[in-house]
Amino acid sequence: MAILKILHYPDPVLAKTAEPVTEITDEIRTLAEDMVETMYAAPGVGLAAPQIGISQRLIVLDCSGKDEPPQLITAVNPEIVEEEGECCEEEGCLSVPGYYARVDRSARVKVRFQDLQDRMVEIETEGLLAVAFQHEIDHLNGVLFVDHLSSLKKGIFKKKYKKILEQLEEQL
Ligand code: K1U
Ligand code: ZN
Repeated sequence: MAILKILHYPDPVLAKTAEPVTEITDEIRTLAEDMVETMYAAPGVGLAAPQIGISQRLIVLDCSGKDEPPQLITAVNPEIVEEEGECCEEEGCLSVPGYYARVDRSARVKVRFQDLQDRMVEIETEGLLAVAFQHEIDHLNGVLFVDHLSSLKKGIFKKKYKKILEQLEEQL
């Protein structure tokens, strides 16, 4: 297992539409394991393959609370097949360090995906897991949470983020 480097905005891989996974090979299983280790180390509640520079439709999530058992989900070629309601929760992103904003999302989603044994799975969910699925599937479509902001808020984000990146570079 390995902890992989997480790409930061504005890396161009983050803006690309990821390719479907056509076969669930041992290479994909190893990539998924490394993504899980990277997500837990960050720490984060989700991670999409483009965030580690692999433009493939693979995500991992674990939205369990601190005192709950882990609830790891690995989703290959995930799709939102039904959505309803509205919510607006604060989000962060491991690829946009140091910046948080509220994003309008669907409150409840039904997600269809393949697991690592190539079985079709459907999950209906709400709350943080529903938000995290939408956030991670956005990554597969080259969309970041800041792309959902109004142009005014995106302008503010760009100014703040320039400073955040400068500070990060000073720390290196
Ligand atoms: O995709 C990512 O960049 C991961 C991101 C996902 C996410 C955040 C917030 C709402 C929905 C989806 C993160 O995990 S950012 C870190 C984070 O939210 C967190 C970290 C530790 C404990 C709890 C949350
Ligand atoms: Zn993200």
